[in-house]
Amino acid sequence: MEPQVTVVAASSGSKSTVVIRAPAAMNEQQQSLILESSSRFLPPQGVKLSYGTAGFRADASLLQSTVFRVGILAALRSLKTQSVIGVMITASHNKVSDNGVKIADPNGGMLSQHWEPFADALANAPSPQELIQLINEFVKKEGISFDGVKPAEILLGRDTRPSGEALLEAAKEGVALIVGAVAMDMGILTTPQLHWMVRTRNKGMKASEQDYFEQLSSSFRCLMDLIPSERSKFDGTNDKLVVDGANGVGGLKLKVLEKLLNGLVIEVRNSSEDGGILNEGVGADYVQKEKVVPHGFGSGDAGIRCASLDGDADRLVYFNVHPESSGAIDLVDGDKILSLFALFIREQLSILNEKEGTKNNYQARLGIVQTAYANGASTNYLKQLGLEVNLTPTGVKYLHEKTAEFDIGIYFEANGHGTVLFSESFIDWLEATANELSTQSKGSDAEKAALRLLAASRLINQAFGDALSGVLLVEVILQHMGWSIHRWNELYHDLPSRQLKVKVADRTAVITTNAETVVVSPPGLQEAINNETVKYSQGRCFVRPSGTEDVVRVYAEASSQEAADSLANSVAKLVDQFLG
Ligand code: 16G
Ligand code: MG
Repeated sequence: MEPQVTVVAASSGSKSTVVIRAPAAMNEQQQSLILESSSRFLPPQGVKLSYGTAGFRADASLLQSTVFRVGILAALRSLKTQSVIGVMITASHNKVSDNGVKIADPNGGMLSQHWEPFADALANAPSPQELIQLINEFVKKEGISFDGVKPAEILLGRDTRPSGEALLEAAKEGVALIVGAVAMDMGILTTPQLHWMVRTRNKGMKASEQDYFEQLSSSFRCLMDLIPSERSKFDGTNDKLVVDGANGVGGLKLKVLEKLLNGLVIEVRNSSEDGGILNEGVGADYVQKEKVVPHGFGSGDAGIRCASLDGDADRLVYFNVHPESSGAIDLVDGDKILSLFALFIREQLSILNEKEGTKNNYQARLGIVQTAYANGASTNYLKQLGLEVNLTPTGVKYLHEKTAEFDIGIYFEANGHGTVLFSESFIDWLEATANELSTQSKGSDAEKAALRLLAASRLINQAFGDALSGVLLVEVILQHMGWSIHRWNELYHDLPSRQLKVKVADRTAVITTNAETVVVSPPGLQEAINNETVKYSQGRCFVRPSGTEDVVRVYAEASSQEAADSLANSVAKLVDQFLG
């Protein structure tokens, strides 16, 4: 057959170059490499793996072949995008015997959704022959070139799970099958660190773990220095922060970070060096769902600011222990972290808007993004502040994408995933404004507001929701406001809520719309839910198929806990009737 030559015109600014690309096909040598090695990594029989909301997850013993194949996929993604790609081995908040793998795209975000079906097909291809056929077809369809001009480059990271080391080796073997590909083992990392490294590398900047710590600590110090002097007085309860590290990677990294900070005392418990089991009775998921103290905390901690990370440190919640009780807490969840960030950013923007005499005034668009799980009281609170609140379906990839539409976007899930995104054009404007103000009105409130926003954009992870950078931003904002955790928690009062899960024959039979708030199929279910919900004061209820478990989830909210429980129970029965 005639070899095909694809001509790609790449223009950059006024210059334009023509690159001759090799055909989008694998040569014989490449194909036989994959064929031979993949026979050593056959998928487990009788198990169907799915990329799901946030990558593959299963019992670690089942994942060898999946992770190996994800290594191949990551290398192909790198060739396609001509950028560095990340592979993270973690099962987040799930039990220690589980593991998982997910891919970070060039901008540090989640794998592009249109590659997810390929990931599913790759993981489930029963034989090496079928695997090679799939890859061949996909390479052609995507026009992936094997010209070797820019070899694939993959950053690999893993959390503290014991199974992680062997799985990382499998990923490396997968990457290495693509001729010329380079796999760099970045060691034990939090998920957001790996995403940050990928993004930072693709921007052509230094991206070691040390660089990450430097960026976070220097921007934190900068924000501390900009605290208005009249506000920086503590009320005694603010002295120390105690962090539950979920016996995972986050606590270890926080200990390193803490050494680089001034003005913040952090005690880490459940740091994975204390012999506790990962995510067992500890961690953000446990604290948020059970609303009790994690292991290692008790009534002696009443009055102290406490926070909890999940196993891979991409979730963060705060809590306040009740005195003299058996583990009850006030939960300060992702919604309240979002509200705190929104208040701070709104304050800086309004200071900037008040400034007079500067050129190029700019009305920055601040957008809030939540999911249907956000407590209704938080959404009301944010709307009353005059903020634009948007809803997306559950899962970081949806929230992140929507948030990136604003000059400053803030997203959080109630469970503690979230971050603040600053658009590049807004950062450029801020830099220009800060420069201008530094000559015209040095030390002015407006200059400080611009510098605070710039420091916040460097502190808060722009690639992925990051519990470590989240902790630092919360801490500095509390100091900026002069607030205790109690004062913060009083911003609004959560409506009582209840979550239930219902096992059904086929959860994919539930199809939703409007950011999962309305069921369109099976027909009649939404009407039945509406008929229940109207019976309750401040009632709100929705159902959705889980993206990570074989269940349908029910969420209900109402003016009392009994009412929320009752609404959730009635709707769970409806789900069972319609789908059981
Ligand atoms: C995953 C998602 C999380 C979401 C959760 C919902 C990422 C990184 N993680 O953990 O955002 O809240 O799934 O789980 O996207 P569910 O679909 O089982 O309710
Ligand atoms: Mg996580």
